Amino acid sequence: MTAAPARVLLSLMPVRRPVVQTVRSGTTRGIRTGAHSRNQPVIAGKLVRNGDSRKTVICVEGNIASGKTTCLEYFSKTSNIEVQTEPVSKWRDVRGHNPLALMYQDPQRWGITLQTYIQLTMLDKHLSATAAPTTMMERSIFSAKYIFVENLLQSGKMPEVDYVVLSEWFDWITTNISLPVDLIVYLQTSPQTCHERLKQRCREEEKVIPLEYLESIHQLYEDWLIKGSSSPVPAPVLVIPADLDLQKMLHKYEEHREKILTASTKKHHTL
Ligand code: TTP
Ligand code: MG
Repeated sequence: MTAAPARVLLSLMPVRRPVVQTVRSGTTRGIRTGAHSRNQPVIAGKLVRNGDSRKTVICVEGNIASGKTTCLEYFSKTSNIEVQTEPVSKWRDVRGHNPLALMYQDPQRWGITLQTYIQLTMLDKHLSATAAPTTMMERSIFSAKYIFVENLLQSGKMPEVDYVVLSEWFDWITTNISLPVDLIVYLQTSPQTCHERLKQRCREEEKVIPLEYLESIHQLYEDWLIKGSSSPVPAPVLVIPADLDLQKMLHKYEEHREKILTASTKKHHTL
C-alpha cells in the first residue's frame, strides 16, 4: 500500500480527537462534509488534516518588508522547526499571470482576484503536512483577510460585493476547517522602516507602494494584534520590535528563541 500524502487528506471529525477514519489516498474523497453525505450522521466538528498528530504552528506576522522571511530563515536552522515561506512567487506567476502586479495597477478590478488566490495558497500552507513537530509560517490566512482585504475595503478600493464574496469564503473555511495556530510572532516596525527596506529590495510590482499604504497596513496590524479591537486573534501574540538592522535583529531572535519555543508548546488555540 502506498503512503497517502497527508496534505490533501481531510476528514470530518470533532477537533483534536485521534483520527480513526480510513481515507482514500491522493483524492478529494477524503474530504467529507456532513451536510452532503446523506447516509451519514452529521458530526459536529471541523475538518482536520488526517493522520497527523497535532503539531505546533507559529505564524510570523508584520507589515510588508518587516523582515518576516529573514526571521523564518533564522529559525529554519533550529532542529524541530520546519519553515513554510510565503507563496509570494505563486502570486506573481500563476500559470503565466501576475495577479500581484495587476492588483497594484488596478486594485478595484484585480483586488478580488489576488485575494482569492492568496486565500487559497494560505489555506494550502495551513494544511500542508510537515515532518517536524513545529511549523513556522510566514503570515496566515487570517492576516490576508483581516489586514489586506480589510484595507482594500476601507480604502474604497474593493467593491462591497467582492468583499462580501471573499468574506463568505473565509467564514466557510474557518468555520469548517480546523486551522490551529499556537503562537503569533508580531514583528513590529514603523511604516518608515518598511518603506526604506521596500525601496532597497526593489521588488518590481511594489515600486508603486507609497508610505501611506504601509501606514494603513501598520494601523490595521496594531488594531488587530496590539489593541485587540478589530478581528479575533487566533493565538497568543509575542511582539518583537523589528526596526533594528539585520545583525541586531538576529540577536533579538536569539534572545527570543526559548520564549518562542516554549510559548508555542503550551496550550493549543483553535479558531
Ligand atoms: P508580504 O506578505 O509582506 O511579504 P514580504 O516578503 O514582502 O515580507 P517580508 O519582507 O517581511 O518577508 O507581502 C508580499 C506582497 O504581497 C506585498 O506586495 C503585499 C502583498 N500582499 C497582498 O497584497 N495581499 C495579501 O493578502 C498579502 C498577504 C500580501
Ligand atoms: Mg517575505
